[in-house]
Amino acid sequence: VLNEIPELPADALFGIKQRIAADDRTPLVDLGIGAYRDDEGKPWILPAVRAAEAKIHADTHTYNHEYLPIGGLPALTRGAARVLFGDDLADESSERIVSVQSISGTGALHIAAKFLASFFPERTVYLSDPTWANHKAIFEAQGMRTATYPYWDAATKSLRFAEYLAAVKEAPEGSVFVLHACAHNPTGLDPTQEQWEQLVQAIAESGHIALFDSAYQGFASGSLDKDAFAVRLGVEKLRHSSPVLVCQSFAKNAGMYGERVGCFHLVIPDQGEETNATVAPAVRSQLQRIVRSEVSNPPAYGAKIVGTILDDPVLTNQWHDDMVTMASRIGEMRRALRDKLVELKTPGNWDHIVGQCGMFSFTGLSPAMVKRLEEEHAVYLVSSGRASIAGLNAGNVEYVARAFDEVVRF
Ligand code: PLP
Ligand code: TYF
Repeated sequence: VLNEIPELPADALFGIKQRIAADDRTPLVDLGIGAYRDDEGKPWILPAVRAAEAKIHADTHTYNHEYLPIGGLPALTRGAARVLFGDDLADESSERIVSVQSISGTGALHIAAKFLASFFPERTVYLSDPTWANHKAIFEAQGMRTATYPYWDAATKSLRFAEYLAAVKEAPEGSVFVLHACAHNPTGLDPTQEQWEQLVQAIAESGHIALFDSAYQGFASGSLDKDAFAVRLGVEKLRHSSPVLVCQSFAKNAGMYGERVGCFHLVIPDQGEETNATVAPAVRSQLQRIVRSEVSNPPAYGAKIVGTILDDPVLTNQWHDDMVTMASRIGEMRRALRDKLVELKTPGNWDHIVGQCGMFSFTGLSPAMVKRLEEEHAVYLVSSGRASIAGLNAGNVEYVARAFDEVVRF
């Protein structure tokens, strides 16, 4: 049997990492994987995280390596729900929100997929075209059928809003719509608030299930509250129609990439106090069954760090400031890159780099240009033309602009 197993191609993003590791040219610029870098191009440990770690280590009661409960660390799941839904909605809907800790955002999506496969196996899962490469794999691995809805218009570098809305209305009743809560990966393009209103309204009218993937809360605007607009709107508007699922990652906004800190939340439609009181425990028990059979209990260290931040108002404020630091630096780099391209009179319009938000820009560079950037200039980005803006800094942005200019003219 082993001799018959086909070898799969390397994962595109991790393939870039490998090629960079083997490349000794300087300058060398990594605009591949979506991970924040400081202005020296180095990974950044958030000051809030450092302070939380010090606090954990100083407390002999919390500093140990015991198992967490199956559902995760309460300080994390409780605080995470507040971050996502806001205090008012979290309090008001507390008996309808079921939260469990997950292996970061990917693990939350996996729990969502298993839950859907258990109880909604016939529903189709609609993904944006394009979307994060792993979405399709995660849902299909659980036997869910996937389809796409129109999203990005390459010609105009804008949202195919009318077609998107039509796809929501035309999908069979009760379909699952996977929505990027903010800072869409890979395009960096989000619906406006007015567009979200229409989309969520159509989802409610069709009885669809909304699944928000929240991997970049805080990265679009620097504000956790602003970036939770779509999720909160969804919870309010779908209150009487259908479940809202939210997959929440702290990888990017707390810089906890490898520690795998996340939560899965399921908001049950409001069916009155008595029914709510029986549905929530049943759902919770099923989510715990999923966690139990796969990871037994979730990882503790990163959860304690984020839980400590969320439990301490001073650390929470520091965390908000840290996010502003990251979002502002990315914003500056967007402007610096666009301004340099304009200065160089690089053919084309580059305003979309500034108009897009979050970690990424869908630059519009072709696969051939991306290949040339890598081969001739040691500037790495994904072949789709997606650039992780966090890889830019004051020391390399001009070099990158000149490289873009050269490949565009070539
Ligand atoms: N969803 C989206 C859209 C992402 O871009 C990512 C990763 O970057 C994730 C989910 C999950 O990431 P993680 O599992 O590291 O939290
Ligand atoms: O799109 C990106 O760059 C991020 C990074 O298992 C990523 O999603 C890639 C793979 C993965 C987790 C994060």
